[in-house]
Amino acid sequence: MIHENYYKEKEKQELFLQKKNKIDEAFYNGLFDRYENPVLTREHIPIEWRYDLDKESNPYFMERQGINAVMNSGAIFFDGAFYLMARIEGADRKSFFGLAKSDNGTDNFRFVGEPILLDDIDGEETNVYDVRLTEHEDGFIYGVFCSEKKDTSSNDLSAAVASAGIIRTKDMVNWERLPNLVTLRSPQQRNVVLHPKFVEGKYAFYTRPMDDFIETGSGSGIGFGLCEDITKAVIDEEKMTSLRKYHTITEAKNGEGAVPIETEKGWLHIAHGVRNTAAGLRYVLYAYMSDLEKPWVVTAQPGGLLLGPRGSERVGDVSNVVFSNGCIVRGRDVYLYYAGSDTRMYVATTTIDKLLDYCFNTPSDPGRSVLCVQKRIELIRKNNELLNASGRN
Ligand code: M1P
Repeated sequence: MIHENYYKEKEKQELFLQKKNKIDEAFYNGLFDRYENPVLTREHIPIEWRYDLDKESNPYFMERQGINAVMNSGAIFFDGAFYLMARIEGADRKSFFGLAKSDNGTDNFRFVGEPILLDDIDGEETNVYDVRLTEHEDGFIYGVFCSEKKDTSSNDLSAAVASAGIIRTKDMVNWERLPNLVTLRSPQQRNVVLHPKFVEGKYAFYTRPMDDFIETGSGSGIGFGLCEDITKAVIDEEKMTSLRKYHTITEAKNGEGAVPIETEKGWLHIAHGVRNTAAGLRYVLYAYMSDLEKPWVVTAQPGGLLLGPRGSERVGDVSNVVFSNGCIVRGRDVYLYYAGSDTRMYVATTTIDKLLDYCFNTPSDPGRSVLCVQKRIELIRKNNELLNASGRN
C-alpha cells in the first residue's frame, strides 16, 4: 500500500515544479540576464527516486536515498526540448547523471526516465561527474565526463586519479560506453570537452592536463589534442590554448566549460577560471574566442570574468563557485547554464551577438594595475567628453 504522505509530497512538488521563472530585473550589465530562481535543484528530484513509497517497508515515509545536490550539467537541445544532463550527488557523495527536460529552457525542468546507468567498464571507478554533451558531426551525441578512482599508489586516503569517460547515443535513451580517453603525456584529466567537428580529419578534445587530482601543477591551462579513433581514444600531444596567468582569474587553474559555439567570427568558448583567496578557491566563468580552422588558436580573450558568483549563487557546499559545462543555442539566443557553489543550477540568457561584442570589444587584461587605471581613465575621459557635448551633464 502506498503511504499517504507520498500524495502530499507529490502535490507540494508539483506546485514547485510549475513555478515560473522571471528575469531578475535588479541585475543589469548589458550582456546577459540572470533569473530569479535556480532552474534545477535537489527539490526537483522525483520523489520516487528518493523514497520507498510502500507503507509496510517505510512506515514513517522516510527519505531512504537522499540527494545532496544537483549541479554541473551538460546541456543539449534535442527533439524540440531543452535537456540538462545533471550531476546529481547522492547523500553518499557519489554522483550520477539524470536528464531533466524543459520546453522553454528557463523553468519547469522535470527529470525524465531513470538515472543513467553507465556500463560498468572499470570496477575501480568510484565517481562520475560534470558531463559535456557534444552533438558531433559524425552523427552521435557524445557525453564526456570525469571518471574518478582512488589512487592506490599513494598513502593519502584522499588521493585520486581523474580521467575522461566517454559515452554516446543517438536517442538520448540508450548510451554506449566507450573506453576512457588516454592522454599519453598527462597523468590526470578533468574538464575534457569534445569539439563538435573533426579537425584535420580527427576527433578533437579540449583537455586540462594536471599533475595531481586537485592541483594542475605544471599544467599551464586548457589543452587541445587530436585522436584518430574515438572508440579507443588516445591523445599524444596536447597543444595549449587559453593559458593560466599570474594575478588573473585563471591563476590557480582553468578549464574548458561548455561545448564551444560555432560563430561567423570563430569558436566562442565559455570556460572557468580559478584563483586562490584566503577564503579558498574562487571559481568564475570567462569567455574567449578561437580560430574556426585552428580551434586551439586563441583569437580574443576579454580581460577578467564573464560571470562570477552573486547572492544565493555564492552559498552552498563549495561556496564562491560558479561552474558551467553546458550551453544551448537557439537561433542567435544563448542559454548559459551554470551551477552555483556545487549545489544547484542557474541559467543566464544572452545572444551570440552580445557575446561576440563582449569578446572582441572588452579590453584584454593588461596585466598591471597602472595599465588598468590608464585604460579606465581613457574610458572616463571619453565619456566625459560625450556627456559635456550632450549638454545633459
Ligand atoms: O568545486 C568546484 C569544482 O571543482 C572541480 O573543478 P576543477 O577541476 O576545475 O577544479 C570539479 O570537481 C568540479 O566538479 C567542481 O564544481
